[in-house]
Amino acid sequence: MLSLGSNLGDRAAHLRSALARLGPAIVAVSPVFQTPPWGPVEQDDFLNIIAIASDDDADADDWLLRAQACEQAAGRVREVRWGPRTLDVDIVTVVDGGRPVRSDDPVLTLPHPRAFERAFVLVPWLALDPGASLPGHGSVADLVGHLDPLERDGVRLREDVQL
Ligand code: A4P
Ligand code: MG
Repeated sequence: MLSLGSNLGDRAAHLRSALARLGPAIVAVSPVFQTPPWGPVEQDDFLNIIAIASDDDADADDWLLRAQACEQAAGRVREVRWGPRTLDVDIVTVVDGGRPVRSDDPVLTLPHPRAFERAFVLVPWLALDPGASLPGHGSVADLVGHLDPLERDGVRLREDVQL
């Protein structure tokens, strides 16, 4: 499961081109949500989506490489951690052989260590798959229920943005 976000330039176009680059591996995409920036850096709102991807030939490391290729194609420059970006593609979970992959490696930590507390990941995920669960943290519906209401309500559906 991938989380994609953009808050620089033509945000919808960056998301669209990432989905095109991932191609037939993309199985399902959430609606688009506009989300206030999370973290210490003051910056513009993001557009965020989550996407379910599947490819029997790809392992967790391949997904990270593909995610980074999408970011590079969007001209992403790494300046400030948590700062503005044309495109951020995070790997939230990987299932391999029917089991969730777990990793403490800082190069690729799985499940993503901050997904459980991020409204911009959880709210789109719930919209796409009401029965989803985050390995180690329980159901996405419960996690959304435990979010700070201010943060949860800040995540707004943008039905007018089509990808
Ligand atoms: N890395 C480790 N595990 C993973 C994983 N599961 N998926 C490593 C992707 N990357 C992973 O990421 C830093 C390093 O994390 C990479 O070298 C990779 O090997 P980065 O993308 O270079 O830097 P970053 O994104 O600035 O840092 P970080 O910690 O990944 O930030 P986040 O957590 O991605 O947060 N607010 C809203 N509303 N919406 C957003 O999408 N995104 C961020 C970025 C901040 N605030 C946001 C949003
Ligand atoms: Mg990232």
